Amino acid sequence: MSEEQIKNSWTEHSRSLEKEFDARIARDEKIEPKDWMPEKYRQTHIRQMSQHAHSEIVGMLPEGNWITRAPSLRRKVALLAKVQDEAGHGLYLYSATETLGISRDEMYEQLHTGKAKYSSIFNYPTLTWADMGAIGWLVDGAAIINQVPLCNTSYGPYARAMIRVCKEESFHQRQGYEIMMKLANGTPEQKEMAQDALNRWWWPSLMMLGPTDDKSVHTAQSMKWKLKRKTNDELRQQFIDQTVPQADLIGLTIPDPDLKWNEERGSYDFGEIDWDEFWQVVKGHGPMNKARMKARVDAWERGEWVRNAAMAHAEKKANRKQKQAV
Ligand code: BYC
Repeated sequence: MSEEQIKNSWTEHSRSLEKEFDARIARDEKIEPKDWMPEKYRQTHIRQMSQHAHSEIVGMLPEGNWITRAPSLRRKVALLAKVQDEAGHGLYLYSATETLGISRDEMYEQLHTGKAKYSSIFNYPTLTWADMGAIGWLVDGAAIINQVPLCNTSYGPYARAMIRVCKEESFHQRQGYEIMMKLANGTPEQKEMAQDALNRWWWPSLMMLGPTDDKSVHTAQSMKWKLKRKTNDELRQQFIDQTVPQADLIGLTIPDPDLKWNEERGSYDFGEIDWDEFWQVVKGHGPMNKARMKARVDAWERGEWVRNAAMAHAEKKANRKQKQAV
């Protein structure tokens, strides 16, 4: 066979694999780790899933800050459980991403060097106890809206991880809403604290769902691959429509003077989002970006001796076993 013929037959082979892959996506079949997949599909999943994992891990930091200061034992236990769940979500997601052929060390390296992103929302400070309520209610609320469709995403390990994650997220959302409800029905100072937290977290929560569809570079392809099942704008609208009545119910005001029910569309019109702020935060210039990254890098460096000790122990054990076998 000539070089030309080999090249042609390879191209034909790739085309037929791609055709079969597209047909599987069209039939809503799950793609599993050992199945053939286009390289771009693999890379896109590594990007989104590892960023999702990093978000869970970095997302523990703003809340971890409040565990010792939670106002009662009940609140401490609930917050501790929530933060622990987030560590678990990060670990499932790292494991699911590893099935695509990237190591956990490489993913950490990408996070620590700023190559991989994590959610913009975790670059804001948590100033008062009410922020724990606002994060649970709004941030986990937005996360559920984003993640429920991901339970049906095309890559099997991601979809399965999301099913468990979503169950736990709904406890997180209720935990946050209950904190807000109590504060909103408390003393005037407590109500003011809840309103202040809503004022500070509302807009960043809307940004969390990603740029508008016309500015989103990945949405079109990710929708074709059924990685994403809904666009950023669809998710944002759903989040707003769900959350506004919840604010009304506890007597808090959404900080958007342009928010108005649109009878014709059957959903809320809302004001302009400050996308400059969003891109500043994404590029590393938010109020807490540097502190968040420093906390992660320090934890990685301080944990080095533990990793080394575990490796040395595993090696010793393997050597002993080998000697016994001889
Ligand atoms: N922050 O084309 P687009 C949690 C980036 S944690 C930073 O629309 P895509 C929780 C985007 O990466 C749950 N960057 O992208 C934990 C892309 O840049 P690259 C977090 C953002 O991927 C603890 C560029 O902008 N959830 O719930 O189609 C406590 C263009 O965007 C952001 C997930 O990770 C952002 N907000 O859509 C409490 C869900 N948005 O990568 C709670 C999984 C966009 O080309 N991820 N960018 O450099 C997704 O669903 C999608 O990745 C997104 C973005 C909707 C976020």
